Amino acid sequence: MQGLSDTIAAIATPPGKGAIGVLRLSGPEALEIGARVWEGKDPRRLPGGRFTYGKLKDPETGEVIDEGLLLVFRAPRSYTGEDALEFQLHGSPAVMRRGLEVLLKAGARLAEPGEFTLRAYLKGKLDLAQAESVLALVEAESETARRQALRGLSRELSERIQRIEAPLLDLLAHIQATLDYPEEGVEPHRAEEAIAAALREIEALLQTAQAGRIAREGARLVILGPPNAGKSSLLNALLGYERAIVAPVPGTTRDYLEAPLELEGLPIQAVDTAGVREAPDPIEAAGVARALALAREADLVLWVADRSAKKPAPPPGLPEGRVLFVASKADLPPAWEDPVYLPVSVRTGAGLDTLKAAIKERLLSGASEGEAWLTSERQAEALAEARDRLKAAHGAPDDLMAMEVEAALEALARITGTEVVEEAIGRIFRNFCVGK
Ligand SMILES: Nc1nc2c(ncn2[C@@H]2O[C@H](COP(=O)(O)OP(=O)(O)O)[C@@H](O)[C@H]2O)c(=O)[nH]1
Ligand SMILES: [Mg+2]
Repeated sequence: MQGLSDTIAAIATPPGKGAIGVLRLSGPEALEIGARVWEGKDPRRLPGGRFTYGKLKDPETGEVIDEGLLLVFRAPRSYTGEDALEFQLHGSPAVMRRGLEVLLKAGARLAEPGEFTLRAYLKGKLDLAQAESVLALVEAESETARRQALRGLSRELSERIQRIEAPLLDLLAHIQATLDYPEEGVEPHRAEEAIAAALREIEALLQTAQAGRIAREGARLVILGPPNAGKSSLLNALLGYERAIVAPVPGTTRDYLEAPLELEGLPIQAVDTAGVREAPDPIEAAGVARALALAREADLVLWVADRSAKKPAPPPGLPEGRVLFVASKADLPPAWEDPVYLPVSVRTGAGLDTLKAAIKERLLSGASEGEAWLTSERQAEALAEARDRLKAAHGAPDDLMAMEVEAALEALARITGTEVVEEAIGRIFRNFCVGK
């Protein structure tokens, strides 16, 4: 990564044509460079938070590239914390390309990927968890992904981490103090309680990693069941349009069929499969084998069984804890009852909402939508390390416990990227009253 002393420039809007295209410029020379390329009010004389109409020009030839708006931000009140300009021009590839060229010619350097956000982090405008949320928000394709990214951006995740850190810092200070002044005596009870409480919080947060991954990347939902159970009808009902062929003859769907959908805000790739049976025809048999393989890899399987016919047994080898049992054709007189199964009728729509809610609940595996989730694998890894260290600390002798708690705190600090450990420990010790 190159130096912070450079002024960086980039096209901020996606490639292609749009009504507006944005060029970004940030760094110590931003206002100077802006003055060289802008025909209109001099940005060096404008206060932050202002915009002005004018023309972007080539500083060497004076050729006008485009006309538009210039937004002025002054340090530290900008996204990066530096002086920054945004050029809102017409969003064509030619304007953006030439516009960027002009900014580079006038003294800026091309920004590296993520460099604006990196600068925001280095200037203390964002912590690392927030920076990751910026990325997650830019990439959000579902409602859930968007909401969670926004929670992360508004520091809800960082605050959750801090709530785990604070009592551990207290505990560490306490252990250190009793190591230095053994006559004070350690209160093992207090230590165990603090560690157990932190472990509970960490486990709860780790539980959200799977939900976070699904919100970002989507889940694979495989619809499995005997021929004629109503699988394709169910797919269509979940989609809200007729994607799969529905027919009263068994063996209609011989290969599998995928369709994306957003279910209660969650991005889902739904897969309709060939009916599971001993198939006489080799093509259908291959379809059945493929269906079973897909089910084993799925985030969630819907096992669909026709409630108006003889009850089938699900095939062996379905992923444990990742199957929802659906009793289809619930509008017809039942041939069997089973409380494990959710009754659903595609004909009347009965049970569909309950099924959708159950799918969502199962996929989120206990993560509540009212709280912040982990937004990256990196965070989950750091948190898992903190958990392992705390487990090792639990019940250990004082000196070892101190080491493990400190290591756990370091792992937690990696999530937000704040140097809490050294600094906060120093602060606590300065104020620590041992004689108390
Ligand atoms: N009465 C009733 N019939 C249904 C329902 N769902 C599907 N069917 C019928 O069952 C037959 C098989 O449906 P289909 O979706 O093709 O089953 P698949 O082979 O499992 O994909 C078709 O004639 C559907 O109209 C339902 O909820 N109620
Ligand atoms: Mg079918």
